[in-house]
Amino acid sequence: MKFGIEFVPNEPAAQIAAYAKAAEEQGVEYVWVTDHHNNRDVYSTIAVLASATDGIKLGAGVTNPYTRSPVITASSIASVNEIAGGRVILGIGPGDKMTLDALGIAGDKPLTAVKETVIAVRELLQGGKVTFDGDIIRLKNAKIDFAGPKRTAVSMDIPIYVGAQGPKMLEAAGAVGNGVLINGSHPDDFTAAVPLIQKGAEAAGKTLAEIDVAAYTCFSIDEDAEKAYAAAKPVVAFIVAGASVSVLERHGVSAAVRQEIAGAISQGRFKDLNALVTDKIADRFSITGSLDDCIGKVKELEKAGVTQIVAGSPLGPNKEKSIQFIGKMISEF
Ligand code: F42
Repeated sequence: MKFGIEFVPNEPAAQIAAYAKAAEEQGVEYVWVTDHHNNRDVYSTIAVLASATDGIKLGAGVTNPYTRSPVITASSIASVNEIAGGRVILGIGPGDKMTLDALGIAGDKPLTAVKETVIAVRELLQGGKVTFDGDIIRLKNAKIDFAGPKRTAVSMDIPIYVGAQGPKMLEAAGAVGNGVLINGSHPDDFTAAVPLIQKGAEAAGKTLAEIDVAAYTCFSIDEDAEKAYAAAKPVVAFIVAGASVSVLERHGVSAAVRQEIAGAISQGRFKDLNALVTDKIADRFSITGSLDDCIGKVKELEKAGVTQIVAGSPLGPNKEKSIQFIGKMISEF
């Protein structure tokens, strides 16, 4: 099992860099930085993290095909890869619907857009002139001058992961990705996802073993499990409020319960969330508890086919302390 931590750049890059350095010291292998227009820019943040760390891999998780042309994405990821000495990973996903809506972007043909973007970026990183006549992506002799073999000191064979939830996107991730980032924290999410990833990989002449299956989790750890649950529940509430009907059904959450949780959020009754989100619901949508609880839950995810755990918000009641706990957890694998 590999371990990563996700950071949302809603804090200054220097602060995220301090967390990333602490994570590196604890043996964490990956840091993933999310990409939303309302937060600090993902690539600038990665550049700062690159300078503050030595060996940890740095991922953009995930950029979408609509707010940036694949040429800009290729140029940005190649730039930070050079700064980081070849330690970066690119994540591409269809984009969060709420944030695309805010920009007036329809997000047409997300599956096609993601597949075309992955293929185009990979080709651009080879450094040649790229002409691409896709349904969404159109390029004419586009070129990244500093990419490609021998132009930089670092390899530009940057792994590309796909952020995926839906069945077709999971298959596409298996087909075109080096890895897949799945917003999910429970083994049932992966029992459903892994066969689809495998189907996509095999259709493309690869095996499942070649794909890193990463669980992008809601994660909360503390020596006091009750405090860990209290920290996780507001995050779980937002996940439940935004989850698809099929995901809610998978986890046994009724439409009425979702309605109550969404109502409490929209009316600002955040104190009510602790009761509305039961421990049972939290256990379906997060990895939460003491060190031993979290180790047990990660072992179950490993059995379900997860190959990387990405610990995401909130991490716990105290981020610095949680990073230390994650280090202790890693030593058990
Ligand atoms: N979104 C962000 O904006 N920023 C982030 O930093 C971010 C991180 C992230 C990390 C992990 C992760 O799993 C998701 C993450 N996301 C992030 C969210 C991500 O961008 C997506 O919003 C999320 O993964 C949901 O996407 P999805 O995989 O469920 O795909 C949706 C769009 C979908 O509808 N998929 C369908 C499916 O079955 O998979 C495919 C639909 C389809 O086939 N469409 C056709 C096509 O060609 O695209 C067209 C159909 C038609 O009628 O036109």
